[in-house]
Amino acid sequence: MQNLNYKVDGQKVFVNCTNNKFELTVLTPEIIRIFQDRGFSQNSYAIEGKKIQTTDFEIRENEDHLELKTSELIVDIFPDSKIDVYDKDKNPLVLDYRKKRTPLDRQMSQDQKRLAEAEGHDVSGNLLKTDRYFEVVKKLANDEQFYGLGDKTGFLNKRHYAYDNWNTDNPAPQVENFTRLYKSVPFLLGLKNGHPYGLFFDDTYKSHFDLGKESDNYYFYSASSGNLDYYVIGGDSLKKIVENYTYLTGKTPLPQKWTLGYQQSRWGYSVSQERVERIAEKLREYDLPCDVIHLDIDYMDGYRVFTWRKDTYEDPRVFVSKLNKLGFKVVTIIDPGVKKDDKYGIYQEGVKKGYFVQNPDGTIYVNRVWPGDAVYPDFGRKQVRKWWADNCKYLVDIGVSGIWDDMNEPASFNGDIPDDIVFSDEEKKATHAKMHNVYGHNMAKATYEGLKKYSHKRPFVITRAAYAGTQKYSTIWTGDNHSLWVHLQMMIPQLCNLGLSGFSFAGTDIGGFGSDTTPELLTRWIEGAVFSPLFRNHAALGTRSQEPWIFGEPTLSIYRKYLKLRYHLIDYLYDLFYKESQNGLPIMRPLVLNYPQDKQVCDLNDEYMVGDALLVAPVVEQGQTKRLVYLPEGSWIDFWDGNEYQGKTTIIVDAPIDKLPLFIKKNTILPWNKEMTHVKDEPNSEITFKLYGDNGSYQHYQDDGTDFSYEDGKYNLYDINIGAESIDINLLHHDYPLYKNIYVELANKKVRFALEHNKYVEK
Ligand code: MIG
Repeated sequence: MQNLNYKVDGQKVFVNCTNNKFELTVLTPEIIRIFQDRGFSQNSYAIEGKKIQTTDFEIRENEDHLELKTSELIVDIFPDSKIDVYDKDKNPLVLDYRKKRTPLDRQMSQDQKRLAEAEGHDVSGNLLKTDRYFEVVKKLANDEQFYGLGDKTGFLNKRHYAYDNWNTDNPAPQVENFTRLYKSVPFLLGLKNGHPYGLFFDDTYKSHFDLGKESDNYYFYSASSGNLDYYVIGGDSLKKIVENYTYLTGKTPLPQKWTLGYQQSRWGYSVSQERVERIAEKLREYDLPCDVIHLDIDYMDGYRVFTWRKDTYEDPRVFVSKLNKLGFKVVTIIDPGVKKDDKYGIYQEGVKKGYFVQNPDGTIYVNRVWPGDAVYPDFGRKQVRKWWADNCKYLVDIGVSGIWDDMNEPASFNGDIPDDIVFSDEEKKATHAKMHNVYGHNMAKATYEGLKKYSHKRPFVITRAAYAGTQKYSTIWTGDNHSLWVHLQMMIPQLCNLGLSGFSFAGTDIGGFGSDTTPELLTRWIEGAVFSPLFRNHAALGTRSQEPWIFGEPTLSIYRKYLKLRYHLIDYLYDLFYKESQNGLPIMRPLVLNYPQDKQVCDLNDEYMVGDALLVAPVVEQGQTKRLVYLPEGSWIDFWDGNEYQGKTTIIVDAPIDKLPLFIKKNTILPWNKEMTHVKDEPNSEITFKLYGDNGSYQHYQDDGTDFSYEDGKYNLYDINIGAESIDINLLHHDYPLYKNIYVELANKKVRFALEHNKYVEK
């Protein structure tokens, strides 16, 4: 072949095209990396450890291109540097666009631009045009949908929209014209004429996706800098794409079980011990199941991280243990900004050891956050992460059960941090421009390591900023939403896309953070979020209070009803997390993940599924008491009245204020827990399985819900099969105290099984 030569070395293929050199790596039959060295370090924060599996592939020289073929993918490489990827049946997945881009014509003369700018409009167009700018332009099919990209605003299907990857703290109401939020996850899932694929660009510099806004013929990724480094991911279903992507960037690990319980928070509570205790008492007084109370920034001494104020608290250990006795875990916030204060130990030590990011002239960089003038730990360095992890001991010793990492975009009150501030990229000096998008990731990783080291439990970290792969270390919440109906609506696509992007453990502030909620909005929010993995009501300082009891009846009773529903199904959620820790599939899912061939669900924004079995259709419109529900193929059972519906149709359901439309796929078994005020530490002695339909099978996982002993086999795995004639309960694995009794609830009867000699016998 003319103008193209290549060399194979193990699973890498080095290709010289006319003007470019590429390095292709076959990681697995379904994952291929396309890399071009542009002179930047190759260290990845998203992908850790060896991911290359020994994989057979063929290389063939065709007349005008080189063909690389695995059992699942075909990659054609052309002398003019164009690269096309197909599935094994030659269905196009990701193909380079051959023509020129046609930038949007915004119909503005230079004069008009100046005028618009003078009024404060942003007319800069492309913010990325640096001297290291590059772009990758791909062909777009008429029938192509996009999902993923982490926490972006707007709708489920990202086609026709454009987004930026630059972690941003902007507390204004984030609606669909916001192109960037707190997280950057440059991972796209596509369905091209029904064929699924994934595309992951591993570049931490500021970047941009245009998903068919500029043109119907192409979509593109552009970046301000960095290497060209992307992964094309194949697989026969969207589920397989998510599995492969999380193979690459990591799965959310099995959480502690109590982290799936209800959590109560508000910025301001923690100003005094007395106020927090009052909240705890009220939760119990009103019979509201709850596992966690969060302490926002006010608990600290002058917003100094890893300190506790003394004026309004007795010994924090005594305080935390009091709450623990009432069944509450305590989670405290930690910000990255360290107060510039010569008398403060953390600051002194960080200065002495050179742990803070610096100005180009070598002095420490100072900006402003809550404590006033503050400096930023250089989390890109291993020693700094270790130092931070060691500081977490302070909180673990007090009895704190989880750490909530805020402000780690990083946020700064005194203007943006300049691009050239010196941050480390592991042991190398780098810039803020490069390390910004992984700042939160590295802080979360440090926090994870600290909690693991000192508590020996599965770390519960919640972070606001994240990058691809942060799911290995931390759960996330979506930051400062508002008490607005559009934000309740956005919760569904936002959490679903986060789930598709590896973040299985995510949640929004229930009731809304900023602005004032209403009883109706709060009620619909607790209903709609009832299966959101992170399940926390949180509000901003100064907003209208939104604890469940504030609005009296019927809000309080309805709220309680959904908290109880959540706890009845907590083992279902935990079972889903057990599976997720192996396959990476999210708990809360868009219908398109389970039914990718169903055209009706590509753009469905107001329904979601929990695993494969529950379909949730919350009311997300003010004043609505009926709604349309689309049910995909199969039969569905109404959770409330047991009515059965045939799928592939849209039905109208009544949804008065106390009702969340909820459907169960026919022939499902669900584990059903007894009522509880919080998740207990002791092993449960019984559980119920409910059958919906005529028969079913289910695997149920049980362990101590807290530490890592399950990794040594200390867990039970139950296999339940219900047929027309018989019910079988088998143990696939057991090395943890077993249930003494298992109840199975069928349509017309309840059967008890008792444990006898490690077997379950029907009574
Ligand atoms: O800029 O710590 O998103 O949850 O309550 C405000 C106070 C700083 C932002 C977080 C929010 C938290 C608040 N923080």
